[in-house]
Amino acid sequence: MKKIVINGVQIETDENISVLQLARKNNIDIPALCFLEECNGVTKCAVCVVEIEQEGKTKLSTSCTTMVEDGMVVTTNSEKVQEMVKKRISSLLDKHEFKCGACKRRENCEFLKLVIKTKAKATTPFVVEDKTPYIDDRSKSLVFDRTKCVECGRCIDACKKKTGTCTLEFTKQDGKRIVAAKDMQCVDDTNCLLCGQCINACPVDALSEKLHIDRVKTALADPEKHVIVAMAPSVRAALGELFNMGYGVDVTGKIYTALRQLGFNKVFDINFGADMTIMEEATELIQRIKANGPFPMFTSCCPGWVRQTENYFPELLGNLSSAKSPQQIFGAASKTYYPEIEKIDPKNVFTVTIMPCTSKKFEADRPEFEVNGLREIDAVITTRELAKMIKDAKIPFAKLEDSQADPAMGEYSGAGVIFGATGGVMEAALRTAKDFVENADLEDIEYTAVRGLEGIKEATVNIGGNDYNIAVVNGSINLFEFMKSEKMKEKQYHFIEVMACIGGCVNGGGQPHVSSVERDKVDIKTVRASVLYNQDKNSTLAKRKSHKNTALLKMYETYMGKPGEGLAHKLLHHKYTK
Ligand code: HC1
Ligand code: SF4
Ligand code: SF4
Ligand code: SF4
Ligand code: SF4
Ligand code: FES
Repeated sequence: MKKIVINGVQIETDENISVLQLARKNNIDIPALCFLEECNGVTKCAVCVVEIEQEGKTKLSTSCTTMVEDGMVVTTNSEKVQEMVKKRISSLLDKHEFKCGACKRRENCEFLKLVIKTKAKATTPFVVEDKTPYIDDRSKSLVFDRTKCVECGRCIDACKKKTGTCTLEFTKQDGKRIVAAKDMQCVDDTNCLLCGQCINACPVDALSEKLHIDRVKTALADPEKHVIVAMAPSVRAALGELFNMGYGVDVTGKIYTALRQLGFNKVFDINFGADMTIMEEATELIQRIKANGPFPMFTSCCPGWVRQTENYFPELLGNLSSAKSPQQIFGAASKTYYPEIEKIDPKNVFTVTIMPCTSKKFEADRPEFEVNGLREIDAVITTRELAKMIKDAKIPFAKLEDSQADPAMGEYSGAGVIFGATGGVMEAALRTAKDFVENADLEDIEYTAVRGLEGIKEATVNIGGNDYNIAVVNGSINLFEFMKSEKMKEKQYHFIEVMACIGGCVNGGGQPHVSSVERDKVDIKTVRASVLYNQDKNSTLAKRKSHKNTALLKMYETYMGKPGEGLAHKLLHHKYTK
């Protein structure tokens, strides 16, 4: 047991942790900027400096890199420390366009908190007449605002440790240290997955998503347009965080109400699209089982993983399921089936999705995703953008009554909602594939082996008397590990789920920011996933399987025909090629 004194209070620990982490665990606030969870290695901001007395000597040290040792006496708030931190923040302010009123990070900016706490001021304020040279918005997903970067390196480290792509680096532009992809390329043209994990790591507004709010507002203001909207599974598990409702609160019904108040003509749900994807993907799996391959089949609903396949493993493109992602499959139905039943011109339908993801913006804008000459999806806003629209419209979100989605494409199953958590797509597909093959209505439908946050999860599943090997790869960094391990050579896998973000979409790059301090306290991935698993668990058996979705069955019976065949195959499948 190590005994250490922080600000006169004795604390004991047997953990091998840093002084900063120990202080945080004991609710002692040490200002910090570059430290973030397991990411901490690119730069030293020196904001977390403390005074440490040990063996009769006193020195200033950065608390995030100093490991706790027995007998340490730490002072976090001495005059010397405060002065040094203030000076450091001042020097960062000299390079920061400090205009918080107009900044979309003002409610949860980690740097602003430090400025307020230290009362630091710029020595020479950084005034920008023309922001153009500082903005890089070439990407379909990410925007860099170099007037806001505080050079903490968190994005670079997060990209390296969470995705393994090492897309970002520090480089120099006009003498200023900036973050960019190699050779200042547009990230879309690099190996970047566009997953947005770098955005979630950024403490300020230097990295953010390409906004589609204007696309949505223009459509809403156009009387010709019939604007439909659908949110992804994970949005309902996180939006409440941005309205001070705490973590892990299910706000599904309030979102439907808010969307109607924002003026959308029809409020549907991407979970309906997830159920569609399962109908097609489970059918495809069964076809591959009958044809004895090609195996393994990989899920293809995560555009970050699709980019990883294209950029690193093009030889696997033929193994991706050809079932379109829930976003695109929903989009295809929204421009064909929906206008048919509503008796409206498909040209006037404008389809908006709300996603926890920045890569989904790129997916929606991929040229191949059009149907009868129309874009399948017209705009994609993130969970954060939806919160901004609700706040700008002064809708009292937390106080809203719940309402229901519209029936035609708003019904969903428990299988559809768990898509947002790692392992969820696999579990949903197995429920349907097994019922289909065994011609049964099975009650044993919880595949706990594929749940949870392990990097690679494996199981063997019996379908119709035969055993099939499945795996769930949780995060693109773990996919690189999986491929390196040569596991695929040792064993015949039949079905593999890959989601680029660790934890799945609940932890996507378009979700609400969670500060470094909060992340140490809350297991955000598990808490958000529990909202989805609870919706599934609390449904009756008939509502936990995609192929039991009555609105979906109606769509197949009256319009699409049989899954995997004819019109369904034409509209709902896409093969990625090199
Ligand atoms: Fe996802 Fe998906 S689960 S990819 O994470 O397959 O973004 O939430 O919408 O399309 O359903 C994201 C989430 C989402 C799709 C579904
Ligand atoms: Fe203010 Fe933070 Fe925005 Fe900078 S990034 S302008 S400190 S809110
Ligand atoms: Fe890295 Fe993802 Fe950011 Fe691209 S979007 S730079 S892959 S973290
Ligand atoms: Fe830090 Fe954001 Fe700048 Fe990256 S872009 S170095 S995360 S401030
Ligand atoms: Fe987007 Fe989900 Fe894939 Fe992350 S895991 S890139 S949020 S689709
Ligand atoms: Fe410790 Fe930056 S050096 S938080």
